[in-house]
Amino acid sequence: MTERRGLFITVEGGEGVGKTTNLAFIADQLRCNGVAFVQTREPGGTPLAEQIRALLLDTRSEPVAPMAELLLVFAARAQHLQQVVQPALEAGKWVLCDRFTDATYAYQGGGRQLNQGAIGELEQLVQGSFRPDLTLLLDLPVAAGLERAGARGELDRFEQEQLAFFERVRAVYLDRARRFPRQFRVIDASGPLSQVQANIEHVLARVLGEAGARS
Ligand code: T5A
Repeated sequence: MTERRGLFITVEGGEGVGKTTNLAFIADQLRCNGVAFVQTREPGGTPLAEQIRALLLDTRSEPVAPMAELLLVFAARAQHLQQVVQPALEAGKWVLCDRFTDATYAYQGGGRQLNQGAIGELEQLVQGSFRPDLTLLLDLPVAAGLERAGARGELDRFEQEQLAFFERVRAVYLDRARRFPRQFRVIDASGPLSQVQANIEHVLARVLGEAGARS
């Protein structure tokens, strides 16, 4: 991967934690602070990667092999990195991304119980040393998140998984946050939205301050 100047911020969490709601808030914060940024998501973010997203999320009668799922996730990521993320960062823009490779560790590693080492090898192959500068992990007890997600209507292929799957997802996210404290900020997403957003604003203020000090 080539040199970059903008910051790469990812937002992570289990189902229904409020990523979509809070991504809009984060985007507003960046805009108010005059930051040029690109907002995108995984899986997806380019026409081809969005087609892969549909393959991954659609419910189907044929069971999906966990390894096929993992490879599709990384195929979409390779395309997204080359077409969207890297060019934006190299142009000095920030990138705000709804989920990234930490979701792969959480869902395919935790949820599907695939070998974390195999995920690490694919991460290295597709990304080299490229990692997020900051990951906001929205954390919420699984049952509360599923209740929020369920209230929205039809469930996708992942949302139809059992409670134990999502408990493993959450455990991996929290474990990664502990292991990579420079990358992660854990945001308690269980409170009212105003409180969650006040916490996000606090974290962003620091990041914006540090970015301003560097430039
Ligand atoms: N995936 C992804 C993998 O398996 N591997 C990978 O590597 C990657 C990248 C993608 C799926 O793909 C999987 C994981 C996912 O299952 P997604 O759309 O990114 O799907 O994931 P979802 O979790 O399904 O995202 P959603 O957009 O559907 O949910 P959000 O964004 O977490 O929740 P949001 O903002 O829609 O909020 C849900 C509801 O809660 C309310 C909102 O108003 C909304 O109604 N809400 C609150 N209510 C009370 N208090 C608060 N603080 C609230 N915050 C939000």
